[in-house]
Parts: sequence; structure tokens; C-alpha cells
Amino acid sequence: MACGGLMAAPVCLIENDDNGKLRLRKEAKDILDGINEPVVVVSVVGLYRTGKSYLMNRLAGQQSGFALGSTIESKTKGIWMWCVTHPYKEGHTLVLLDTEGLGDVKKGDEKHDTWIFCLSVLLSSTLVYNSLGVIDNTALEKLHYITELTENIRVKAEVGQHEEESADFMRVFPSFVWAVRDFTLELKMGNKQITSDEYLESALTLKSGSSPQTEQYNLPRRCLRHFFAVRKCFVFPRPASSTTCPKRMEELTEKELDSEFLEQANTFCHYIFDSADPKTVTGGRTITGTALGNLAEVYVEAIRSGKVPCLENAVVSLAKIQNVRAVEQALQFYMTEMLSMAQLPMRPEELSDIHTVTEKKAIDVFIIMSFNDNDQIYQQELMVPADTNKLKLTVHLCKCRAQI
Ligand SMILES: Nc1nc2c(ncn2[C@@H]2O[C@H](COP(=O)(O)OP(=O)(O)OP(=O)(O)O)[C@@H](O)[C@H]2O)c(=O)[nH]1
Ligand SMILES: [Mg+2]
Repeated sequence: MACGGLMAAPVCLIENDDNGKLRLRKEAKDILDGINEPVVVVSVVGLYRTGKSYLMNRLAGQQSGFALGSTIESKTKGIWMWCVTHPYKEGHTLVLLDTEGLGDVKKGDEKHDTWIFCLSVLLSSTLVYNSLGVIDNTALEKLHYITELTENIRVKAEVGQHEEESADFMRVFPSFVWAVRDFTLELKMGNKQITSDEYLESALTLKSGSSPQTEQYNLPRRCLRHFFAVRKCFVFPRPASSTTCPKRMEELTEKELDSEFLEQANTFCHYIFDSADPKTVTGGRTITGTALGNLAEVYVEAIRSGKVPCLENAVVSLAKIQNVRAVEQALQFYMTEMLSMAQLPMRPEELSDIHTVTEKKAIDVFIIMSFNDNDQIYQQELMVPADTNKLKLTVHLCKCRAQI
């Protein structure tokens, strides 16, 4: 199932600069800037060398794209982005974010992993956590990044009660999908067949008691349950037999892949295409590609300057960036339209009529691009120069008339 490509290949969205700090790539920001429709953002995170990039290529409907590694060395660095036409939702763009594998000891900087995880949570509307084998205690311990979210992300500008924060996270965080790769067990409990979702939920069952060990056991489970309201699980068998498998899976044709793997991969893709929601920000507003690029910039800047990214502050910054731009574009529209419509010689009343119509259209241009301008602060800014423009144009046209 191939998704139409807005981009022929993925590009790097967030990378490390020479000082080891995260930085947003301008090339990728420019691509997002050009996307004026809502975006469904799906990111994949998980330990290195677990088939994340391969899974993202399947979502793009392509055999290759995000680079796959065939050695033990981690391959993807930073966060890579591929924007494709959404295969199911007309008028939407599917933004796929493939991230650097977590837990590679050679990296030496654990905080880097933490920020990759946080940015994936902050930027996506669906977060896919990818792991190999089974969902056991070890797998949940490896997901310790989830327990650090409260330290590294703030929802409200003003810090509130801890309980409030949990509920706030749940309101604003993406939906969560656990993709278990090379799963070889039977989904059975006792004699009863269970679904993969039931398998995940049973792995998240809390132990009773309050000993430090129990607390440690419960912590990642509690965080998953409290922060992510929507949870799904997909289990994938090995993709091919060991004779064909899989140093270079991108070279295997569909026929060479295990049929059960293919079926699971298709079910997974269908779920994402059908159920992954457009990206929203605090307040529930859906955002466009342009806004996503601005949001990424705000978060990366916060991390670069040593601050804890805050969702509420980000939305305020985002609104400012978007609204300033919306005013600029609306003014530009007004001037172009007025100059093309005003015919000489012209009476002031006629000019006024054209102004009224054009101003209305300019406000529409502003409204489409603006963001949370509920008190019309920026819209009023637009009106003042529009009046000034009208005056300037009148003077200009009257001078021309006087010369006739
Ligand atoms: N056994 C197995 N191998 C896979 C699977 N999917 C991909 N591979 C292979 O595993 C290797 C790593 O795949 P990638 O998709 O690059 O893994 P990654 O998680 O993106 O790796 P990093 O970018 O280094 O974190 C490649 O040789 C793939 O062909 C899978 O489901 N099972
Ligand atoms: Mg990769």
C-alpha cells in the first residue's frame, strides 16, 4: 500500500550540532512550513537495532527510505522525518518520525536518549514503542524513559499538584502503540486465547504492596497507564525464516516474507492509517505542518537552553509565531489585491467599496493561518495597517487622478 510522496525520501529533522546539542534542520523546517493541512504524526522509539526504521518504511508503503543498518552498530541518528500523503484521510499529511535507537552504550550521553524520547512524545499524535521478544519486566524496565517524563516535560506553565500533572499528561500525550517484534510465543492465558491488547494490559497489572521493590516494579506500569489513555499492542512474528532472514530485509520481496508477519504488518499499518488522530496541542486545536515545524523549533530551543519543555508555554510561543506570520500574509494579500483591483481614475467611494471587500478577504486569509487569537489581538493589528494602507492607496490614487 504505497502512500503518495510529498517527499521522495526522508530528511533529518533534528540532529546533534558540533557541541553535541540538539538542533532543528532548516531544510526539514522549510518542508513543514509548506504543509498547510493538518498532520497526523507517528513516531517510533525504542532500543537500537530493533527494526524501527523498517517498520516506518512499511508505513510509508516503501521498500526503502529510512536507512536500515545490517551491522550491530546503531544506524539512525537524531530524528528523521518523511512526510507522505495520508493514504486514508483526505486533506491530511502523514508525518513519519524515525528516531535514534535508545540505549547504545557507545553514545555515552544518556540525557541525549531522554530528549529523543521526550521529543517523540511531544511532537507525535501516535507514539510507537518498538521492542524485541516479549513484554516482560526487563522490557518494561528498559522503558524507564517513561518514568522520567514528569521531570523532563511540563504541561502547565504553573506547576500544580502531582496528581493533576498525571491527568494533564493523559489529556495531551499521544496514543501509545507497543510493537513487539520477533514474538514467538502463543497468545494464551491458561486455555484461553487472548488478544495482543489483553497481553499488554496483563503485563501492566500492578502488584499490591508498598515495598520499595514493589514500587519499582509498579512505576513504569503506572506511568504507562496514567499518561497514555489509548494503548494498543501488535505482536509480529519473525519476518522470515532464518535461511532467508534478515540481514537485509529491505531486499526481501513480499513473497519472501512470512505470511503471518505480512498480515500483522498490514493490520498494524491499517490501524495507524485508520485510527491515528491528527496532531493537536493543549486546548485540543489541530495543527498544520507549518505549526508542527514551529512547535519543533520551540521545543528544541527550550532543550538547547537547558529549560524543561512546557506544553502550555509552547502553545503561547506557537500562537505568537503563527499570528505574526498570519498578519504579514494577510497584509501582503491586501496590498496585492487592492493594487490589482483599483482602476484609475477612481472616486473615493469606489475605492472604499473595494477596500471593504478586500479587507474581508484579507481577514479570511488571516483567520486560516492564525492560531488561538481568541481576543483578536493580532486581527486588530491587521486592521490598523489595513486602514493605513487604504489611506496610502487613496493618497496615491488621488495624486494620480490630479495628474490626469
Ligand atoms: N529479526 C528481525 N530483523 C529485522 C526486523 N525488522 C528489521 N530487521 C532487520 O534488523 C536490522 C535493523 O533494522 P533497522 O530497521 O535498521 O533497526 P533500527 O531499530 O532502526 O536500528 P537503529 O536505527 O540502529 O536504532 C536490519 O538488518 C533489518 O533488516 C524484524 O522484525 N525482525
Ligand atoms: Mg533506525
